[in-house]
Amino acid sequence: MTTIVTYGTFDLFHVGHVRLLKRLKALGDRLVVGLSSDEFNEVKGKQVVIPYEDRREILLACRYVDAVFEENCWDQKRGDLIREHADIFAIGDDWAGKFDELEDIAKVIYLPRTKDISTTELKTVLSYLNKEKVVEIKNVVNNLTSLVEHL
Ligand code: C2G
Repeated sequence: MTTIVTYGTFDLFHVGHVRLLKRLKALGDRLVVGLSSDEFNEVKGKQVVIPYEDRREILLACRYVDAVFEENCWDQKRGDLIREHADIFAIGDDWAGKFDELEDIAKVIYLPRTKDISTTELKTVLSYLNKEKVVEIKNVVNNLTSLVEHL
């Protein structure tokens, strides 16, 4: 039984996350995800959209994920890997080199990220959509107002 452990926020779950989890699962038999808590995301400087419990439910619904535990700080990884009897620690290559010190207890692998998709980009698109929608509604209101004035 080969166990892989990874970590992340997985906010606004998207295809980049799915592809990474799929590739991680292909490395072994059991994939366990350390999911960043809402509080730890503040430490990471991330403003999450989806709260922890919902992000956890979404991950557990993913066919590649076998278990999820909470990530509350930067330095819990060593203890987690030992508790989970991890054979592999793997994460996207935006973290390349950052976790090499774990090599004494698990194989450390950095996988290429999926290009052209990120939670940050999704948030930007959503904010534009929201602004466009507000402009559209204002135009409708203005048109209705001028119609009423001419009645
Ligand atoms: N990812 C990816 N391709 C993308 C976006 C993300 O492969 N287009 C990967 C990241 O490299 C990471 C995982 O998906 O391995 C989760 O990404 P985030 O939710 O952004 O996680 P991050 O903030 O990097 O958290 O202690 C480690 C941190 O908790 C990692």
